[in-house]
Amino acid sequence: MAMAQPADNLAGGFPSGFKVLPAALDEEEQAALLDDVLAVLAAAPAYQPRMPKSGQPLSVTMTNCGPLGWMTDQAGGYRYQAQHPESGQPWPPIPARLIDLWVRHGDWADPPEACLVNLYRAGAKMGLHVDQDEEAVDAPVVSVSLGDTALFRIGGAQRRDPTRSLKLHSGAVVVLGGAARHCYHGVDRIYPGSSGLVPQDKLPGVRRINLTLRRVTRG
Ligand code: MD6
Ligand code: FE
Repeated sequence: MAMAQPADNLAGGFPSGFKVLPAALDEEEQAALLDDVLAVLAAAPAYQPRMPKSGQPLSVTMTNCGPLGWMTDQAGGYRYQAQHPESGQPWPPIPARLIDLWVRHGDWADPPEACLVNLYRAGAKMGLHVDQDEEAVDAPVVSVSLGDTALFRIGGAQRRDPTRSLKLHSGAVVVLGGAARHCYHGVDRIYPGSSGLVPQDKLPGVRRINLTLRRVTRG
């Protein structure tokens, strides 16, 4: 029997409330959003997040924009806070074009409060996890991918549940709403060189950027 291939389009088996727009942003919109992200990084440089307790570094580096930012370090663990962990400065505002994406695709009345920016270099990945540090447990998470293609995996509410994989290309938008909001998901790998979007002179080694918009408080 043929091996299952990662889906490029949605077939069956994905959790309800999981939405993929494989080409939500055209090349011009991707370039404009990338400029917004470069401005965020100038104001709030990427830092090295670490696992709680062990202090193990994650394979991505991170920053945020918005009134709150998600972070993790050895001493404090997973949390939202209003300031950059190294500069102590407030995170820069969420760019208007990201707010637009939330309004268009999020189907949620309250505005997003946090946008986590994950920077993937070759070999970086994101283990299976559930986003569960938000008080607004039912608000969707809206995610935008820029740069190299990623192999994204999503399963069910239990870690042992079966998973499905799909490739996320530059310009893809994913929404985890409804039941999918509580499902395990992660990134198994990126495909280095599959996109030329991320400027290597400005972000050396960074191949993929993922932005996740979240509502944190119940408002
Ligand atoms: C990533 N994304 O695509 C990791 N979380 O790099 C996430 O962890 C994620 O894409 C919640 C909702 C959508 C996501
Ligand atoms: Fe996540």
